[in-house]
Amino acid sequence: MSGRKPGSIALFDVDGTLTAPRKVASSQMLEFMQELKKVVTVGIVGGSDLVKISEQLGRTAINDYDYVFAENGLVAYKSGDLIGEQSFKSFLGEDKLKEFINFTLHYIADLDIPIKRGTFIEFRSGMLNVSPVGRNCSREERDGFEKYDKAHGVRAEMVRVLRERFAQFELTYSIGGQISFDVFPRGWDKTYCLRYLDEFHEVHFFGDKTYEGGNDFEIYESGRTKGHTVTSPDDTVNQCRALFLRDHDG
Ligand code: M1P
Repeated sequence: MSGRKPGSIALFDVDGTLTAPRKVASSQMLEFMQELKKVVTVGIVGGSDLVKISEQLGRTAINDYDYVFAENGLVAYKSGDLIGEQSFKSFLGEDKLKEFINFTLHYIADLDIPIKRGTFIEFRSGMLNVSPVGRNCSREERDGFEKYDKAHGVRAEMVRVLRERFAQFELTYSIGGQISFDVFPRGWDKTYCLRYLDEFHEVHFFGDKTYEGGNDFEIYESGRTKGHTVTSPDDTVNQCRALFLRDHDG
């Protein structure tokens, strides 16, 4: 498309960067992203699966952006077409997968936390998502668990135990949201999506969890990207205006 900065792409995390955690993007944000797309190629890279990304950014998300990378890019779309998909199941094999799931469910069963709901493990294409409280919790229960977890370190301790118990599986554990953590093979973090972006010499990445241990850390630190830490969706808009739209504003 003419008028776009050639060789550059702006890549965005979802939760905390384009939306409040697990909330729907505002109409102003969606309009802004389309404005931005007129001047630079735009991609989305979320830890969540495509179902959740589409809930947050709209049902047409895969067509609204040049690239949509769900599950860190383990499920990748370009201009609405699927261009790559990874399989956690194939990586680990059924026996190891079962061993991991059995142990994790036993651990959660023995966990004494204020409330439990359902869907403690969400099986995704390229990863597992594990939630001690259960993904079926309500918005209030979600906020409540996040607070409880901040005070008691439930997820941090669970990750410590799993990391030790399954050291030989070479997995990464990433706490990117409020109620859960993601489990995937080493290297399948958000840098995974960069393999689809060889044609871009300048890759700008915007994320809120860019600190060590956050799920934006690896891609933010990567030599292939120019990393930008944001503090909220409003901050994302302000930084992008300054970086990409300054010369275009009338
Ligand atoms: O995008 C960050 C995370 O969002 C969700 O986390 P939670 O439900 O715990 O708030 C999940 O989809 C998770 O996989 C993802 O990394």
